[in-house]
Amino acid sequence: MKALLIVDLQNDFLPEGTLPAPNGDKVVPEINKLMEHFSLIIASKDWHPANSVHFKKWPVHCVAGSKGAEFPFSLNRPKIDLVLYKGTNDLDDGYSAFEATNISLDQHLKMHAVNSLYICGLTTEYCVKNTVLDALKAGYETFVVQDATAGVNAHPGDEKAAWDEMQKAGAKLTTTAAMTGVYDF
Ligand code: VGL
Ligand code: ZN
Repeated sequence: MKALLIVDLQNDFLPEGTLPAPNGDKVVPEINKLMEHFSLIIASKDWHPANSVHFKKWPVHCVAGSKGAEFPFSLNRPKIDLVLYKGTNDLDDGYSAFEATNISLDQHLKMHAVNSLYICGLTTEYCVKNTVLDALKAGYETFVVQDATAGVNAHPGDEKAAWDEMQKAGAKLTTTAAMTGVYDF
């Protein structure tokens, strides 16, 4: 069984948000296409308290209940089966979807007999990378959909380094085009 895991596709990580991935909006149509090919779709949300140690490292973003923490309207939201909340504690960064505090992602996947995870979303260097590394540690066959993932690139080369690290750890890189058999020229 395979599942699609959409990491932190939230307004604050889009170009208009407070912690933007410059190409964050470009992944939305790709993710909408991917969603048509999965019967189990899980989405994580960065969901921070207004006061968090996390905001010593980052601009304020994805405060629980705020507009910035919402999924964009352009995402095919009704297809999402389960939403995971992470970084919910004031002492917690919660970079990985496996650190969700409302449900155990690992248990949920086991309950649905998932052995292959397809991961996409925002941002490549932080929450996508940490989720991918945890998925590999937990023994899932882990694919990352490159054109459905976008980075912050705070320093040039950051995103490339994250791709290398994920691949070295055993992640398989794929693309929406390769998975859906639809090539847009
Ligand atoms: C993220 C930085 C801080 C992410 C979350 O979703 O990648 N990055 N909080
Ligand atoms: Zn955060």
